[in-house]
Amino acid sequence: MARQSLVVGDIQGCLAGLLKLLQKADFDPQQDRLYAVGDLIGRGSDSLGTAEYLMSLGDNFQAVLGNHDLNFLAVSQGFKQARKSDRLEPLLNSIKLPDIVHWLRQFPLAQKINNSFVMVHAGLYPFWSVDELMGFSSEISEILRGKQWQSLLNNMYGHEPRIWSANLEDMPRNRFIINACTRMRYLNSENQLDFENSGHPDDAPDYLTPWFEVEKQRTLTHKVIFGHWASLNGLSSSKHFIGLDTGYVWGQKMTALRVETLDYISVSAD
Ligand SMILES: [Mn+2]
Repeated sequence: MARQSLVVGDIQGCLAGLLKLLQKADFDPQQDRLYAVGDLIGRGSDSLGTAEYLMSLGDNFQAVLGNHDLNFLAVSQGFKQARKSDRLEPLLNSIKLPDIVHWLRQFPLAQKINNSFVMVHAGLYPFWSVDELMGFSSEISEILRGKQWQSLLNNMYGHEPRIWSANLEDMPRNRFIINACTRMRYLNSENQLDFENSGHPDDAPDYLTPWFEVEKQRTLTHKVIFGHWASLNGLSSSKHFIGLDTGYVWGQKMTALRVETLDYISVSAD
């Protein structure tokens, strides 16, 4: 049993910020557990150091995959061009690249914590239950850990389909699950996933609704912990949805939730 469990928001290669946050939280790598909501790497100044540190925690570190983590995997296999702004070169040139790729491939899209929470990078698609989310996450993990992983990475990009149907199969099904779990912010008035808008809901066009405000009447079995949406600055409209991306890589803050006491610890980028 872990002494304490911390769930940290988007790290994005900001190793110095992560270490400052863990020190403030009195994190003990031998006795405590660290969870991360994804986007472990990408954009920040030390993605390689971040990956090495997190790997050193062994089983005391668990994460779900974010869009930046999947982007890195696709780039590492030559399926996408690295964006300069992602600052992935030291990671891509490291002799540890195969180990890091293998390590990342083991993480799921969704994971339960202490049977009270579920963490997923972008959010819970409003028309799925938590159990459905866990099942769809397992479908993707099975592919990502198996022989077809490169084909998945090579074919996952695209915006279609934008609406879920249980009848979806093969890549359209996989692509929707990955997009909903790692890229979703808003749904439009036809309940389609929107990929164009990333701003704060106060500034969003009227036809868009944040995923966590769609279908408010549904009953949730778990509180949803998510990242991805820095402009929310950790805010969401319900105590059932806990946003932890507070934009450290953009010069704001890095935030962790201590699961046992439900208090927040954060550090500023300065
Ligand atoms: Mn993200």
